[in-house]
Amino acid sequence: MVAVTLIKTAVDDRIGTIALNRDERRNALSEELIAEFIAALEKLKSAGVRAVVLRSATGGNVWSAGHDVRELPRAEVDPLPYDDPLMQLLRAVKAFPAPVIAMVHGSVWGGACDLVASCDLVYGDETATFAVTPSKLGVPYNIGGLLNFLSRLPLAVVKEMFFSAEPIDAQRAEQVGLVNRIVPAAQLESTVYGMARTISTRSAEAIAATKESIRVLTESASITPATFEFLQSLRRAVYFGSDYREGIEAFREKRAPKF
Ligand code: YXS
Repeated sequence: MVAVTLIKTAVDDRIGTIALNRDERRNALSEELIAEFIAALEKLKSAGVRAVVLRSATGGNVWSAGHDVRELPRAEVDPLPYDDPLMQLLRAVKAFPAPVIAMVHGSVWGGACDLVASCDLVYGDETATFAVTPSKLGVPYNIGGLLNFLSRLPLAVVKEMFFSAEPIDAQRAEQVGLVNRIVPAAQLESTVYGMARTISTRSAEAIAATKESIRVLTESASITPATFEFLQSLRRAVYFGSDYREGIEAFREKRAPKF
């Protein structure tokens, strides 16, 4: 394992591994961690890996606590713009030429659910839970992120997750198709690396073309500039509003928000 502080990477038999290694902040996805993550993806791409396994290095009961809230603007600034580090990471995962397989042990929060939903395959164990949290923070999620969930989950489930911010458990995540399969914790690693090894024996060229084609097709929502401006105006009203300011302050003050 080549240990690079916030991210650990390894390559074995043409399969790459990227492990989140920031336990003191429950693998919150900070700009610094994301920079190392994207650099690791570049290295694995140059190494010509046939698949990448994305996991937590810590094995704790939190896979990732999502966007680093301390790095979100306090108010009156779009919290999730196109160049936000987490949004850059999601694009890098989707653009990676080989399948990225999320291996989930523990709870997944907020933007980390978007990261999981940006992976090509997702396997979890019985401890895996998923909570989409913008409504807990007063965050107006971005349009690309909404489309990412809508292209993957039934509409009623997307609305339930965004409106309630409640975690869904492993069984429900498998039922609704957020994860490919849930297996007992003792079998998770062998299941994931077994799938990665199978993929590594298939045509990398064909897989890369198919992955990129699926990305383009699933992201091709045709909306007019006026519609885009309208959607942005809905978001702007929120991040200029009192709920967003309160949500961020409440998190920083470690108290429940009062919306
Ligand atoms: O108190 P210290 O300084 O030790 O720090 C604590 C937490 O404040 C910190 N931490 C985080 N820091 C920044 N961003 C985060 N997302 C974050 N999560 C946690 O890590 C230290 C240990 O946390 P603690 O004591 O709460 O650990 P725990 O094991 O008791 O609880 C683990 C969690 C994950 C259940 C708990 O930390 C938690 O609920 N975290 C927030 C999860 C969340 O709401 N994430 C959404 C982030 S915002 C986001 O992703 C998007 C913008 S959106 O909301 O739109 O999806």
